[in-house]
Amino acid sequence: MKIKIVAVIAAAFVMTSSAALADLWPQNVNGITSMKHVAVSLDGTNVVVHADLADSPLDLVNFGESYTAPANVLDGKAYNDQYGWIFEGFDVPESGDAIWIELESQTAGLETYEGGMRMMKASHTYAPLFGTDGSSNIWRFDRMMTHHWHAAALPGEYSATYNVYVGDEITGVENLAYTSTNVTLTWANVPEPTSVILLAGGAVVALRRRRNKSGATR
Ligand SMILES: [Cu+2]
Repeated sequence: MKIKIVAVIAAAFVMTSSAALADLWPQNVNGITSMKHVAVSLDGTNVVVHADLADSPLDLVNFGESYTAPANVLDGKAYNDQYGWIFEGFDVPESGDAIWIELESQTAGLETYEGGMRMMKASHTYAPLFGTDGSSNIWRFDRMMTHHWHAAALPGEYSATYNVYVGDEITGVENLAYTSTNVTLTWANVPEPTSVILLAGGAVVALRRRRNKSGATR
């Protein structure tokens, strides 16, 4: 009986410690203090945005890690969580309205997953946003600091333009008494040396193809 209890306790300990060991959350790219805030405020009925674009485009980094679900949506991808939506000032939307962020356009291949405060990454939903995986193009910004996870599988330069507006807190339908505004955020997935060689190989193939094409029309 005693042995059985010890075995059960030992098994429980192994399970707990292995679960703790297995938990791996995505990294705060360029360190926890490298936040780039996209500050939204209301000036009367005008929506105003001040974005910290000093270091843009921001690095999309592939750490080659496998993350704990639901963060495993970032596995195999380069990602960045530095941009964070924050709300400033004293004016807030009237009752029944909220601030909404709408994706207007973005580079193909850019993905977004829902984040939150950077140090709270174990509690983020990692839900697809802004058209990722067929998700909605609008996201309600509840005026709490939110750092989303932006990701891309392939090297390249990426940008996304958002319309920041005031709309119904449930439906997101715009309240035209307010004037919306746009902001464009940018990222770069700079390939690792091995990928550069692959890319160079791809460029050579493309040039050859083009030459063959022009040769054929001659
Ligand atoms: Cu922040």
